[in-house]
Amino acid sequence: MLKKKAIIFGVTGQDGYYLTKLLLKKNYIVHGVKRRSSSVPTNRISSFLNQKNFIIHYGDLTDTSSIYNIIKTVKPHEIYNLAAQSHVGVSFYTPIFTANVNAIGVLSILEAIRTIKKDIKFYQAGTSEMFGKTASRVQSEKTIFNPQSPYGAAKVFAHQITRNYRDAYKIFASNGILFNHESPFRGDNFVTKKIISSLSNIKIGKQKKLVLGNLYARRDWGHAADYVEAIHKILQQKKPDDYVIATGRECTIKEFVNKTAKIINLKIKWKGRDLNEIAIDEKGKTIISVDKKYFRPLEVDYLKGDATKAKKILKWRTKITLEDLIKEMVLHESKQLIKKS
Ligand code: NAP
Ligand code: G4F
Repeated sequence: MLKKKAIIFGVTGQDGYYLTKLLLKKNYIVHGVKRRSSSVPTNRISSFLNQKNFIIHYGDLTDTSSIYNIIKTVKPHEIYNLAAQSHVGVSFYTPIFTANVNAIGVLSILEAIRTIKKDIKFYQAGTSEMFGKTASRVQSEKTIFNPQSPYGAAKVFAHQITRNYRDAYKIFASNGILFNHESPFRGDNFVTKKIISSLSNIKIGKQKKLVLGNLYARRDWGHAADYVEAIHKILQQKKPDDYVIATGRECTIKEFVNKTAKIINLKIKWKGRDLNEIAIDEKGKTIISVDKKYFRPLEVDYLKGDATKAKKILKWRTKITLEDLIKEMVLHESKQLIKKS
């Protein structure tokens, strides 16, 4: 039987790792697109490099010719665009680069599909950041977008242009609207990974303090392994469409810290308010503090997703609880610490 061919833009990222693993298991030939030099080099995909169904191409979403040439050469059945400058905070420092990658890069892929082979199925990695400042206590596909960052604004363009190409050119182009999802392979500068890594180091005396920004934003956190299953299902439907992918549960950054501290058996007590808020350990030493340098010019205060449509149509469900996700990340961190010692 003819094997399905997929291109993954953003193959070196967290979701790139999990999606590649899933597609190889499903017997796809996976063509991963990698920049020559990563913003934060990781070796997430090193275990796939010797597999015959995994092929790497060099490309960059800011280089339209590279996108065109890869799509023309591979002529895949499916394209998954996971590539992005994905850090919301960083997008305030690099707004034009962020827009070039996260917005214009998506248009470049769609244009290549339109001119090369219109029956390629396309997935665009949308985000709950598109909802931004919202009055809705639960966000679904019907909730109005009001992004609060260059990252979110660029993703709204990508979302809309994906819909436009679907309607105008009858391309199978679908958007996922994914809420936060984490894993041991999460980038170091996202808050969950930062908390877990720092508290693990503090526990064994290798780090003195964890410094955070806004402790009171609320996020709906799931596991990346669950979320790539939804991504794959979105492209296996009869019709292209847009889907919210979320757990429907949320908590604050502070609650996430408390859950992690409990799992690694680190006793902490919170004191003070606002920028003077701290957490102390059993000896009364300050091990967590707040610094305004980690606050963003605009914040998204509250995200909680309603994935009813995905549950009904995709038959998708989140399987891994937040507690189990944290436990897995803590375990991974402790293995890394043992390796380094
Ligand atoms: P990630 O770990 O930061 O991965 C981002 C990927 O994009 C990396 O492979 C990165 O390559 C690549 N990339 C960056 N700039 C590029 C460029 N100019 N050309 C080509 N590739 C480029 O992000 P993730 O967590 O896996 O997220 C995957 C996608 O889902 C992103 O689009 C993100 O915005 C979106 N999303 C994520 C979440 C979440 O909570 N994780 C939620 C909603 C939506 P390098 O290795 O070379 O830097
Ligand atoms: O971990 P974060 O940087 O993730 P954020 O901003 O929610 O974005 C992530 O999820 C989006 C989906 O909603 C994705 F589209 C996006 O690509 C990315 O994966 O920050 C989470 C929250 C924010 O409210 C932030 O202000 O944590 C707060 N925070 C507090 N202290 C911090 C810190 N964030 C970071 N990165 N570092 C801190 O020290």
